[in-house]
Amino acid sequence: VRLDAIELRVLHLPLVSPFTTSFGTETVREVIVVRVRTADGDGWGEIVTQQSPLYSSEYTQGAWDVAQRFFAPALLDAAAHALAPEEVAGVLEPFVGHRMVKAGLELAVLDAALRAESRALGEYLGAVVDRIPSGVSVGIQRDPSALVDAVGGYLDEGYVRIKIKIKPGRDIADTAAVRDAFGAIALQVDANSAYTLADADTLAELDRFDLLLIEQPLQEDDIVDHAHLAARLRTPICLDESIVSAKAARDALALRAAAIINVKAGRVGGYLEAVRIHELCREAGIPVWCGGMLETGIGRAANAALAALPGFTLTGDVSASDRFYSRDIVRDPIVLDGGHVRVPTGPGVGVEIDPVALEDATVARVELRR
Ligand code: OSB
Ligand code: MG
Repeated sequence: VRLDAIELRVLHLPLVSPFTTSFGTETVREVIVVRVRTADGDGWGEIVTQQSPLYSSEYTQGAWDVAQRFFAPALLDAAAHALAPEEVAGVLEPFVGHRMVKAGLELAVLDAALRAESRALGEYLGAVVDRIPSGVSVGIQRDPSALVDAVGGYLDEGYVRIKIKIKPGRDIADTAAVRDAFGAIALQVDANSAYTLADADTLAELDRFDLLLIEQPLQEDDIVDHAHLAARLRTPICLDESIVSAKAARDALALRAAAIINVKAGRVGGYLEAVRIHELCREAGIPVWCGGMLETGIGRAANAALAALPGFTLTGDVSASDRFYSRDIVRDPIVLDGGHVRVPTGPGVGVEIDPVALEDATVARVELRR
């Protein structure tokens, strides 16, 4: 595509209920939406940073700055004639890090290019199914009984797999409460880097709950410690924060630090890198699943497409839009239907922006032109 302009917006979207993890509580989703303008029409992407650098080093105001100061100008420059979506990562490669920003910009270019060809993202990425099972990530609640209530509500809605967030002091009792209340449901836990190897005995207590996996118990750079921990647990270890690229995935597998990988396009620098991680895990016989970053309808649609690839054999966090938002910025938000969500088939990411909802959620806007 030939890029004429890149528009960036910071959105504030109120959450239907506060979302608490080991690193904090969110009540409003602050996110950046990208629009690229081309001669053949617009393309949309989403930069999934959060307000504070707690999940990773990225955060929205940093993303806002680096996108305007470095990334958008580099792309506009490179696209003086034409820029293929597959070339975006190469243009941004000299810049270290800021993978969520790179991913959001790449998605917008990809969306524009695919819309111009009337081609769906799922088909382009290699989707093999038209619907995927839907799991839900449940935040830490006031106490275990409130957690049981929250999980019960999601099970009633039809979610086929539950993930609960844990942290030190809110792990064994919370997991036991959910297991006792609901029996043999598909259940997993996510620690968001809250433990150290010194907590191995506590973490080993989780083995008795027959969890599908424990996600990211240790810190982002604790690859070898995750391998040590894996040798002491029966529960499979799944890495999220640690897997920032296909190289990181390859290294983690070589060191036996992960038996399962959570793939998030934002964390790894884009949907194309996410597909490469899927390929290498598939060759290694390592199951993957699609994680989430409280995406708006744009990223949620793209995640559904990614999760339709054949190596995504575990249920991901691709939940319905209404799990987080009462009003999405797209006209046709992802919905839950018999515990599944449909993979969009329309051109590009396959959803249409609701311009009024987008405008209402916008708190900052800038447009960069060539
Ligand atoms: O660790 O998977 C995570 C949300 C924000 C940051 C990190 C994580 C999450 C979630 C929510 O668990 C996943 C979703 O979007 O449903
Ligand atoms: Mg996680």
